[in-house]
Amino acid sequence: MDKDQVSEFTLGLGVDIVGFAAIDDYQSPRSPDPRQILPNVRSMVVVGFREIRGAVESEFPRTAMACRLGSLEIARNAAFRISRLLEKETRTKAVPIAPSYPLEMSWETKGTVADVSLRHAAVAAGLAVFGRHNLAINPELGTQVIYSAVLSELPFTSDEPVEQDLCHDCNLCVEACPGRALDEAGKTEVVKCLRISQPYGINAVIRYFSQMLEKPKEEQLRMLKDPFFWDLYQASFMGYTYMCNRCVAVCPLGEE
Ligand code: B12
Repeated sequence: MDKDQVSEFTLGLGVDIVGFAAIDDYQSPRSPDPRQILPNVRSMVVVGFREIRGAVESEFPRTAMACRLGSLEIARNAAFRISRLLEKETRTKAVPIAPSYPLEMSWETKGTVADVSLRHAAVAAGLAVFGRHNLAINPELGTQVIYSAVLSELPFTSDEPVEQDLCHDCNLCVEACPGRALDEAGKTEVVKCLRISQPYGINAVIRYFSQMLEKPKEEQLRMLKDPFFWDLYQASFMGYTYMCNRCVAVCPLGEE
């Protein structure tokens, strides 16, 4: 199969953008070598989905999160279907890459380094460049894009890289970050981001239940009626629950 055939199939799945990268052009220093996942990997097919603007920009974070679950579902689904196509038509191996979790949960990485960095993959596949918010900016769609990818044994060449610096350095993302996680250029301060963006994450769970254990019975019952407890419960089966995406929402790129 050539790139045109794969692109045609992929765009038919409702994917908004698709690009290809030869594996040696994928450079993400903190991520593992993709050969650990697929020993004979030679390329990546990278896909992107436009987020739903109304939801992403909504002041109601639950709506944005509900929409994110939808984007992740179609991203997972598309990577899975592209992998199936490649394996069926070419008798080579392919591996769909998760758009979010599962991640390695070692003490060193604390669930912040994925098996494949999709922003670096998007850059290698000519779909995007990094912006001041440390997110990938696509020339047409801007920042509001969710990425996914497939590792392949086929020798696809890399698409032309995006040469322009798309970020205007307007600083809106830096100023809009409630956790001040973007103050230092080129680095997202993960703990500061997580404190705001994932209020029902593991730290919140540990804090809430340790406090609860030390309280008298009556206070424990009150804590079980607290809406925060029910949000923790909901997050426990939803997975990562993002309650902030200000850096994505305020980015003016891709609006036209
Ligand atoms: C773990 C993770 C997080 C963690 C840690 C982030 C981090 N430092 O990487 C936390 C929870 C903080 C997080 C937050 C968010 N995330 Co997140 N996250 C991921 C995940 C699952 C893995 C990222 C990873 O492997 N990082 C480790 C390595 C690659 O990071 P790194 O080498 O340190 O690179 C960092 C810097 O060095 C810098 N950088 C590296 N090279 C370069 C080059 C230049 C020129 C510049 C300027 C910067 C730069 O950018 C990186 C960000 O800090 C990816 C999905 C995936 N598989 O890629 C989604 C992903 C990156 N997240 C995404 C999003 C949207 C978010 C949030 C908006 C939350 C939300 N509501 O969804 C925020 C944005 C925070 C921000 N502005 O940086 C999208 C980004 C889409 C896009 N258009 O770029 C991804 C790609 C998910 C997806 N499937 O699309 N995320």
